[in-house]
Amino acid sequence: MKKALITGVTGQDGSYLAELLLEKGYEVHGIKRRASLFNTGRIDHIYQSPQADNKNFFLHYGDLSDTSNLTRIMQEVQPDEVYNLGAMSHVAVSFESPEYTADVDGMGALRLLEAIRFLGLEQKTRFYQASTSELYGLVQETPQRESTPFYPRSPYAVAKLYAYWITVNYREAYGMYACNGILFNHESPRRGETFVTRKITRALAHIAQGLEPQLFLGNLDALRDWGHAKDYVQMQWLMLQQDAPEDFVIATGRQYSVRHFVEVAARELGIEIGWQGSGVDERGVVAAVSGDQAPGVALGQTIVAVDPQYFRPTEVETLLGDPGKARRRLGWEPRISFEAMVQEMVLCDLDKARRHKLLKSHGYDIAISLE
Ligand code: NDP
Ligand code: GDR
Repeated sequence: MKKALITGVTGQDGSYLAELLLEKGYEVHGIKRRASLFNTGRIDHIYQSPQADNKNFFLHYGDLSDTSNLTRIMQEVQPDEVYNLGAMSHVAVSFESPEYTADVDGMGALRLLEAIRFLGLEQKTRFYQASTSELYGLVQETPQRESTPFYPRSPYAVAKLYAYWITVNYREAYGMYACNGILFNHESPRRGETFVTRKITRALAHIAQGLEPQLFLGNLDALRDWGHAKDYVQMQWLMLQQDAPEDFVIATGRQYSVRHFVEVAARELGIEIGWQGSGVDERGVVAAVSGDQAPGVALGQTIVAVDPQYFRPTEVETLLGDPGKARRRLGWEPRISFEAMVQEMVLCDLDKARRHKLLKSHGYDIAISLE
């Protein structure tokens, strides 16, 4: 039985990857941070109690900023594969916490690689680094591929640049099987609520149910290549199953604006949006409503507005990936379309909003843990 160690197991990707590896018969070990509240909502369904027989999913307390803790876990687990998915992953927040982001997202990767080396596991343990399309930042070529030069535009991206290169360096210097997946944005119903896609689907579902009046967004013109997280974790695993380690771009090769995402998500709820104004005065107004999914909105209601607090000091305006190498070498194709992904996210958030509304109508207007 192969053993995998996942950092960031409580996150969006970590939860899907843990499911995938368990299905494949792995013994899966995840690192979770100590928190004052439960933070395992995305993996509770696969958690087994310590008393369970044939247990093959284990959690360890740890933090990417803590070298001795990472080394101890690595020694205990002796993993065949390490997936470094843990990170302070919010680009906007990295401007507020640049040093922490550098430590966790940059040095964290080094700490894991060093732990592998220190324990003499270089020939046994394969290492996957969660690299990102944010490395391209101010894009130098479109579409972006493995050979496109990097130009990071945030403390997050700069930290990830270090992690990218230290992974390449350990591969070249010590012959380790270490590789980077340069993943473009990927989403799902498990996406954190402050990333733009989930923020949109969650807020529109709440607005449709009359639970919130408006959604405030930043740059509506940002263009992204959005895929589904389930498709992308498949690739993370595949990259560690090759004869030789290589870096791959994972993307869909299709690009949409934030504004388009809002329109498609709203349409899923039977709401047509008309855009009025421009720049910081732009707003999305209800132009038509059909069906019974949006009893809480009225024609002419402004449901989307721009709030400059969500603009970033330096923005990544456009990202579009070329997944050609992954297609040719790994036979990979994304299976879930953009439209199907948006629909899944909207319906999931609508279901939660309806339950929230039901509780509210019975006097339970509390932030009950429905999310
Ligand atoms: P999430 O933000 O959903 O998950 C991040 C995970 O990292 C969480 O489990 C979080 O723990 C954990 N974490 C945060 N800080 C630390 C720390 N100091 N020590 C240990 N663990 C920590 O991210 P995603 O699942 O979306 O992304 C996974 C990885 O892929 C990240 O590295 C991200 O930067 C990268 N990436 C993501 C893309 C995307 O579009 N989703 C695209 C390209 C790269 P907790 O639950 O306690 O907060
Ligand atoms: P990103 O994702 O920065 O690409 O990083 P995010 O969803 O945060 O932003 C995408 C684009 O939308 C614009 N935007 C807003 N973003 C947020 N979060 N909130 C808003 O209100 C808003 N309004 C407009 C942003 O300016 C941006 O242009 C994600 C993360 O998962 C990273 O960890 C990962 O590396 C990259 O994707 C690839």
